[in-house]
Amino acid sequence: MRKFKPILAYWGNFKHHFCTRAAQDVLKIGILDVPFEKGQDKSGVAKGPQKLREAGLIDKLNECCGSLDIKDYGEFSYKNNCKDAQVSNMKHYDDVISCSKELSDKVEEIVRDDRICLTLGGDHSIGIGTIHGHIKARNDENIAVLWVDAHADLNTNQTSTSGNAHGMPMAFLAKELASFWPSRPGAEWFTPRLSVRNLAYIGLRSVDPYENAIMHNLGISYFDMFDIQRYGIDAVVSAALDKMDPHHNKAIHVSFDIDSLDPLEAPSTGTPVRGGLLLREGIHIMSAVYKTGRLGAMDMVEVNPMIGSESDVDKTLSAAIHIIIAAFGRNKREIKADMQHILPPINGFS
Ligand SMILES: [Mn+2]
Repeated sequence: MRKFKPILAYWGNFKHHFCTRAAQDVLKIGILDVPFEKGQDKSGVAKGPQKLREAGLIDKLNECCGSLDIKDYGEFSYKNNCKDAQVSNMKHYDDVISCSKELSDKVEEIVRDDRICLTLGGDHSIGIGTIHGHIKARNDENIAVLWVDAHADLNTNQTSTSGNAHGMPMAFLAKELASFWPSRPGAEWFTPRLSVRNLAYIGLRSVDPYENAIMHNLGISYFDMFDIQRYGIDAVVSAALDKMDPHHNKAIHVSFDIDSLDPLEAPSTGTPVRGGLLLREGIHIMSAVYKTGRLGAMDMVEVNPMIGSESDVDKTLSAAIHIIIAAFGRNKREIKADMQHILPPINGFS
């Protein structure tokens, strides 16, 4: 009996936190490929989704995660409907805005289909569309966003040194930073709806001075590599979840940049930074999120199969797949067999 005690204790907690939603036997997932790479300079990241599929992502999900109902939404494409729009120091602004608008609608549709939306990028600028769409679908600004990344992606076009949009999505999304974007031509459809109170970072280790100042001024929750080394990944992911979701009742959006991992684990990415997460730490993050039962959407971004040797690419694809299958219940060791997946209901949608 002794060895079951921790499980029972966990189950007690679980029932305490979530008790309203009807049981759902099968985890419903919607997979969307977003081969967008104009948020940065290196070609190849648009091939990420196709290579993840060729490496067996969907088979692995079915093999390793038990009963899943996977709907394949295929490859996302968009029309550039604001070709004349531009702002200074933000490359391909018109494409980023056009893609974000249509991607937001698509993610909204998938979440409204009552599926956990798994978006395969693409560069990290697609986080603008996926998070905006997730919030729209729930008609609730209080989703919790866990941004797992070596970088804070908090630059605006006025502070970026590269002009690359993949370093700006969090600044674009944050309500508190809206005034730092005096004009966003072509983005009249867009209202920033994410408060940084609902955000936590894990894995940071390359943060610009401006981003650092913003994080401190706004009191953004972040757990950098120092915290992970000092407290361990289990304590860090618990603290991150508590900070952005103190009552444990929000749907969670994880935006996972593969460059959060150490380049030894995931070398094929555009902006690698040494001293990063081990693969097992990345897996642990997603297992912990899975166990909450409240994963609503996940992005896997910045896998670039045109960077590095064949073995580098294989290693990176395999790492990304391990992390994704953890998010959908791969590591079930500690989980009660009949544990249910429970998400908050989608408001205003029946
Ligand atoms: Mn990123």
